[in-house]
Amino acid sequence: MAAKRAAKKPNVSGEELTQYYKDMLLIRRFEEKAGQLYGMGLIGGFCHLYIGQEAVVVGLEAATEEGDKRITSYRDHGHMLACGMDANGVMAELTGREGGYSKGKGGSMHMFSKEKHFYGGHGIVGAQVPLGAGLAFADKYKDNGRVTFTYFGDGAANQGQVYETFNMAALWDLPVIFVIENNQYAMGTAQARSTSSQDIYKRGEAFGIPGEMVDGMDVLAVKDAGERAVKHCRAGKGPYILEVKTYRYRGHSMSDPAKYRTREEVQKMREERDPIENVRQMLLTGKHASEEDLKAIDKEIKAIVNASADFAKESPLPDEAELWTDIYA
Ligand SMILES: Cc1ncc(C[n+]2csc(CCOP(=O)(O)OP(=O)(O)O)c2C)c(N)n1
Ligand SMILES: [Mg+2]
Repeated sequence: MAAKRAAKKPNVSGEELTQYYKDMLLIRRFEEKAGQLYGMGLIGGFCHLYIGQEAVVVGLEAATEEGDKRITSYRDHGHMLACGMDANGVMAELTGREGGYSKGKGGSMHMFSKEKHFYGGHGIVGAQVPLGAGLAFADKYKDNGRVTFTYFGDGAANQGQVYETFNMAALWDLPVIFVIENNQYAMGTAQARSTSSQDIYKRGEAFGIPGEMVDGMDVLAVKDAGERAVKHCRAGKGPYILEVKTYRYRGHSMSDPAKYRTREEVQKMREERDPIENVRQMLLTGKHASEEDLKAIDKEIKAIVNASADFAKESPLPDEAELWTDIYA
């Protein structure tokens, strides 16, 4: 993991920092609540939590402009919240209710928002990578200056379709940022056990795609790197790779026995590198916020999350007739 850098360069306003704190906290509390609802049997099927990785998507969203697109894997709730999708609609979808983004028929891995330019939510490992390049192709064709953030994991980075996509994206100078969220595990397999070269960001070299490694526990470092990548893409220079080193605190999904790593490893990361605690300390030491201010923020975030759970529980199950809508005949 790259050296800790955040505390040294708070070249950012208190207001901005507070916003990142709120955005990351919303994701964390939302995911904790989703975990609880899963335990209560209110969420079924697969559910992959984003806890620990919050700085990645919050930092990158800070580098976007209106109209930019995003597409990701099944570990997608954080991306939805960070791009401004409504917590109520996301929680209702997780619980399979009518008020959800896919009317309760998609669940955790299948939500979309045309309004927020969020293109899913994809359960097949790596499948979103060529789709992301396709979105960027459409933007290039329309010459509208938009950029697509295509997120995938360290495990997905070993998929063949990623390299077919790199080739075409480079050949056609597509405005796509490939964000490799390296949380160091693919299900129960550590990166060193599955991946021949540990520096995944260098894998674009054969195609002439620049790449860099980013400290994904530092929201400001992520935002900086995101801005460099966006600038490159908007200038018409083609794709860019960001390998963002992060860590997931919870299991791969809700049904993970977690036998492949020690409790101490997770605890150490939480204690020493937590992205939210990191910003919390910056807010306090920079005198941008008092303990009281932070308590008020906690309360505000909890209220949003509790309201989303109430909304989800009160929303009805989809009508049986919905089985026959939104399908290809
Ligand atoms: C094509 C395909 N192969 C296997 C799986 C089963 N599977 C789901 S997630 C996953 C691991 C992916 O790890 P990574 O890309 O690092 O993402 P992370 O879960 O860590 O976010 C696997 C093998 C799948 N969904 N699709
Ligand atoms: Mg991974």
